[in-house]
Amino acid sequence: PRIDLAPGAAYMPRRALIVAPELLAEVETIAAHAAFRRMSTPGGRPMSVGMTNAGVAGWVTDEHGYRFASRDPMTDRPWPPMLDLFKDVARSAAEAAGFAGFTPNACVINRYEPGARMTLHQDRNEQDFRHPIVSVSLGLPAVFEFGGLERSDPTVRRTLEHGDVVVWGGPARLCFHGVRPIEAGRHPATGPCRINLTFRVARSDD
Ligand code: MD3
Ligand code: FE
Repeated sequence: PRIDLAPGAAYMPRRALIVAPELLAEVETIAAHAAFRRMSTPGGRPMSVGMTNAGVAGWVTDEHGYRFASRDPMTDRPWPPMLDLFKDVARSAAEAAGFAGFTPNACVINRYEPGARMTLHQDRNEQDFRHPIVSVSLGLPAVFEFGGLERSDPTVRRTLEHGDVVVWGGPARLCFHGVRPIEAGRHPATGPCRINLTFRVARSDD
Protein backbone atom coordinates (compact mmCIF):
# COMPACT_ATOMS: atom_id res chain seq x y z
CA PRO A 1 0.00 0.00 0.00
CA ARG A 2 0.94 3.61 -0.48
CA ILE A 3 -0.08 6.51 1.76
CA ASP A 4 0.55 10.08 0.70
CA LEU A 5 1.92 11.94 3.77
CA ALA A 6 1.88 15.17 1.78
CA PRO A 7 1.87 15.99 -1.93
CA GLY A 8 5.04 14.29 -3.28
CA ALA A 9 5.70 12.23 -0.12
CA ALA A 10 4.66 8.60 -0.62
CA TYR A 11 4.88 6.31 2.42
CA MET A 12 5.01 2.59 1.69
CA PRO A 13 4.92 0.70 4.99
CA ARG A 14 7.07 -2.44 5.14
CA ARG A 15 7.81 -2.39 1.43
CA ALA A 16 11.47 -3.39 2.02
CA LEU A 17 10.80 -5.98 4.73
CA ILE A 18 11.68 -9.03 2.64
CA VAL A 19 14.89 -7.57 1.26
CA ALA A 20 15.99 -6.06 4.61
CA PRO A 21 18.44 -8.87 5.53
CA GLU A 22 20.25 -8.45 2.21
CA LEU A 23 20.33 -4.67 2.59
CA LEU A 24 21.79 -5.00 6.10
CA ALA A 25 24.41 -7.53 4.98
CA GLU A 26 25.51 -5.08 2.31
CA VAL A 27 25.61 -2.24 4.88
CA GLU A 28 28.08 -4.39 6.85
CA THR A 29 30.26 -4.82 3.75
CA ILE A 30 30.17 -1.09 3.03
CA ALA A 31 31.01 -0.23 6.64
CA ALA A 32 33.96 -2.65 6.58
CA HIS A 33 35.48 -0.45 3.83
CA ALA A 34 34.14 2.95 4.88
CA ALA A 35 33.44 2.90 8.61
CA PHE A 36 30.53 4.70 10.27
CA ARG A 37 31.80 7.94 11.73
CA ARG A 38 30.35 10.93 13.51
CA MET A 39 31.18 13.93 11.36
CA SER A 40 31.26 17.50 12.60
CA THR A 41 28.98 20.26 11.42
CA PRO A 42 30.58 23.41 9.94
CA GLY A 43 30.02 24.95 13.39
CA GLY A 44 32.25 22.25 14.90
CA ARG A 45 29.63 20.15 16.72
CA PRO A 46 29.84 16.39 16.26
CA MET A 47 26.62 14.90 14.86
CA SER A 48 24.96 12.26 17.02
CA VAL A 49 24.31 10.10 13.93
CA GLY A 50 27.08 7.85 12.58
CA MET A 51 27.33 8.05 8.79
CA THR A 52 28.90 6.37 5.80
CA ASN A 53 28.16 6.23 2.06
CA ALA A 54 28.21 4.09 -1.06
CA GLY A 55 28.24 5.12 -4.71
CA VAL A 56 29.99 7.74 -6.85
CA ALA A 57 29.74 10.38 -4.14
CA GLY A 58 29.16 10.50 -0.41
CA TRP A 59 27.64 13.16 1.81
CA VAL A 60 30.19 14.72 4.14
CA THR A 61 30.34 17.61 6.58
CA ASP A 62 33.36 19.33 8.14
CA GLU A 63 34.56 22.85 8.93
CA HIS A 64 34.25 23.73 5.21
CA GLY A 65 30.56 22.88 4.99
CA TYR A 66 28.13 20.21 3.77
CA ARG A 67 28.70 18.63 0.36
CA PHE A 68 29.00 15.46 -1.71
CA ALA A 69 32.59 14.21 -2.09
CA SER A 70 33.90 11.48 -4.44
CA ARG A 71 36.29 10.13 -1.81
CA ASP A 72 36.01 9.06 1.79
CA PRO A 73 37.91 11.78 3.67
CA MET A 74 38.93 9.21 6.34
CA THR A 75 40.80 6.98 3.84
CA ASP A 76 41.07 9.13 0.70
CA ARG A 77 39.66 6.15 -1.25
CA PRO A 78 36.50 6.17 -3.38
CA TRP A 79 33.35 5.19 -1.48
CA PRO A 80 32.36 1.53 -1.84
CA PRO A 81 30.25 0.93 -4.95
CA MET A 82 26.48 0.84 -4.74
CA LEU A 83 25.18 -2.64 -5.66
CA ASP A 84 22.40 -3.23 -8.16
CA LEU A 85 20.36 -4.57 -5.21
CA PHE A 86 20.29 -1.06 -3.71
CA LYS A 87 19.59 0.62 -7.05
CA ASP A 88 16.77 -1.82 -7.83
CA VAL A 89 15.02 -1.38 -4.46
CA ALA A 90 15.17 2.40 -4.87
CA ARG A 91 14.12 2.39 -8.50
CA SER A 92 11.12 0.17 -7.92
CA ALA A 93 9.93 2.25 -4.92
CA ALA A 94 10.32 5.48 -6.88
CA GLU A 95 8.36 4.01 -9.76
CA ALA A 96 5.54 2.96 -7.41
CA ALA A 97 5.44 6.60 -6.24
CA GLY A 98 5.21 7.94 -9.79
CA PHE A 99 8.90 8.67 -10.48
CA ALA A 100 9.74 6.38 -13.39
CA GLY A 101 13.40 5.88 -14.33
CA PHE A 102 14.97 6.88 -10.99
CA THR A 103 18.65 5.83 -11.09
CA PRO A 104 20.39 6.75 -7.83
CA ASN A 105 24.18 7.11 -7.84
CA ALA A 106 24.67 7.64 -4.11
CA CYS A 107 23.42 6.00 -0.92
CA VAL A 108 23.82 7.87 2.38
CA ILE A 109 23.75 5.49 5.34
CA ASN A 110 22.83 6.85 8.77
CA ARG A 111 23.24 4.86 11.97
CA TYR A 112 21.29 5.98 15.05
CA GLU A 113 22.09 4.75 18.52
CA PRO A 114 19.70 5.54 21.37
CA GLY A 115 19.54 9.31 21.87
CA ALA A 116 20.80 10.09 18.36
CA ARG A 117 18.68 12.54 16.39
CA MET A 118 18.67 14.69 13.31
CA THR A 119 17.54 18.27 13.69
CA LEU A 120 15.16 19.85 11.20
CA HIS A 121 16.90 20.43 7.84
CA GLN A 122 16.47 20.46 4.06
CA ASP A 123 18.43 18.20 1.69
CA ARG A 124 19.96 20.69 -0.74
CA ASN A 125 23.38 19.26 -1.60
CA GLU A 126 22.14 17.33 -4.65
CA GLN A 127 22.48 18.99 -8.03
CA ASP A 128 19.00 18.53 -9.44
CA PHE A 129 15.96 18.68 -7.15
CA ARG A 130 13.76 17.19 -9.87
CA HIS A 131 15.05 13.79 -8.73
CA PRO A 132 13.31 12.33 -5.67
CA ILE A 133 15.03 10.86 -2.61
CA VAL A 134 14.06 7.34 -1.52
CA SER A 135 14.48 6.42 2.15
CA VAL A 136 14.48 2.94 3.72
CA SER A 137 14.27 2.54 7.50
CA LEU A 138 15.76 -0.54 9.19
CA GLY A 139 15.85 -1.71 12.80
CA LEU A 140 14.60 0.35 15.74
CA PRO A 141 11.66 2.68 15.08
CA ALA A 142 12.09 6.45 14.80
CA VAL A 143 9.71 9.34 15.13
CA PHE A 144 10.16 11.32 11.96
CA GLU A 145 9.14 15.00 11.68
CA PHE A 146 8.02 16.51 8.43
CA GLY A 147 7.30 20.18 7.84
CA GLY A 148 6.99 22.62 4.98
CA LEU A 149 9.26 24.77 2.83
CA GLU A 150 9.96 27.19 5.70
CA ARG A 151 11.73 26.11 8.88
CA SER A 152 8.96 27.76 10.91
CA ASP A 153 6.17 25.78 9.19
CA PRO A 154 4.27 23.36 11.44
CA THR A 155 5.48 19.74 11.42
CA VAL A 156 3.68 16.43 11.53
CA ARG A 157 5.15 13.33 13.19
CA ARG A 158 5.09 9.78 11.94
CA THR A 159 6.81 6.65 13.24
CA LEU A 160 9.07 4.97 10.70
CA GLU A 161 9.61 1.26 11.27
CA HIS A 162 11.76 -1.58 10.02
CA GLY A 163 11.22 -2.02 6.28
CA ASP A 164 9.33 1.23 5.74
CA VAL A 165 10.05 3.09 2.51
CA VAL A 166 9.27 6.74 1.77
CA VAL A 167 9.74 8.51 -1.55
CA TRP A 168 10.19 12.30 -1.33
CA GLY A 169 9.82 14.12 -4.59
CA GLY A 170 8.07 16.91 -6.43
CA PRO A 171 6.60 19.45 -4.00
CA ALA A 172 7.95 17.49 -0.97
CA ARG A 173 11.55 17.41 -2.15
CA LEU A 174 12.70 20.53 -0.29
CA CYS A 175 10.51 20.20 2.78
CA PHE A 176 12.13 20.48 6.20
CA HIS A 177 12.42 17.18 8.04
CA GLY A 178 14.18 15.62 11.01
CA VAL A 179 14.31 12.66 13.37
CA ARG A 180 13.44 12.82 17.10
CA PRO A 181 15.91 11.20 19.51
CA ILE A 182 15.80 7.42 19.13
CA GLU A 183 14.55 5.49 22.13
CA ALA A 184 16.62 2.65 23.53
CA GLY A 185 15.57 -0.83 22.48
CA ARG A 186 16.59 -3.93 20.57
CA HIS A 187 15.52 -4.98 17.13
CA PRO A 188 16.12 -8.55 15.90
CA ALA A 189 17.62 -7.30 12.64
CA THR A 190 19.93 -4.55 13.90
CA GLY A 191 20.25 -4.95 17.67
CA PRO A 192 20.43 -1.65 19.54
CA CYS A 193 20.31 0.72 16.57
CA ARG A 194 18.40 2.14 13.64
CA ILE A 195 19.82 2.31 10.13
CA ASN A 196 18.44 4.65 7.48
CA LEU A 197 19.37 4.40 3.82
CA THR A 198 18.68 7.32 1.49
CA PHE A 199 19.09 6.84 -2.25
CA ARG A 200 19.92 9.94 -4.23
CA VAL A 201 21.08 11.32 -7.53
CA ALA A 202 23.94 13.31 -6.02
CA ARG A 203 25.28 14.55 -9.33
CA SER A 204 23.50 14.43 -12.62
CA ASP A 205 26.64 14.60 -14.83
CA ASP A 206 27.90 11.02 -14.42
C1 MD3 B 1 12.09 14.65 3.12
N1 MD3 B 1 17.58 11.14 7.03
O1 MD3 B 1 19.77 11.57 5.52
S1 MD3 B 1 14.90 9.77 6.07
C2 MD3 B 1 18.95 12.52 5.64
O2 MD3 B 1 15.84 8.91 9.04
C3 MD3 B 1 17.76 12.35 6.49
O3 MD3 B 1 17.96 9.20 8.71
C4 MD3 B 1 16.52 10.88 7.96
O4 MD3 B 1 17.03 13.25 6.65
C5 MD3 B 1 16.78 9.56 8.60
O5 MD3 B 1 19.05 13.59 5.04
C6 MD3 B 1 15.19 10.93 7.34
C7 MD3 B 1 13.53 10.56 5.32
C8 MD3 B 1 13.84 11.70 4.40
C9 MD3 B 1 14.99 11.74 3.67
C10 MD3 B 1 15.19 12.75 2.76
C11 MD3 B 1 14.22 13.73 2.57
C12 MD3 B 1 12.90 12.66 4.23
C13 MD3 B 1 13.06 13.69 3.32
C14 MD3 B 1 14.37 14.76 1.62
C15 MD3 B 1 13.38 15.69 1.43
C16 MD3 B 1 12.24 15.65 2.19
FE1 FE C 1 17.46 14.80 5.17
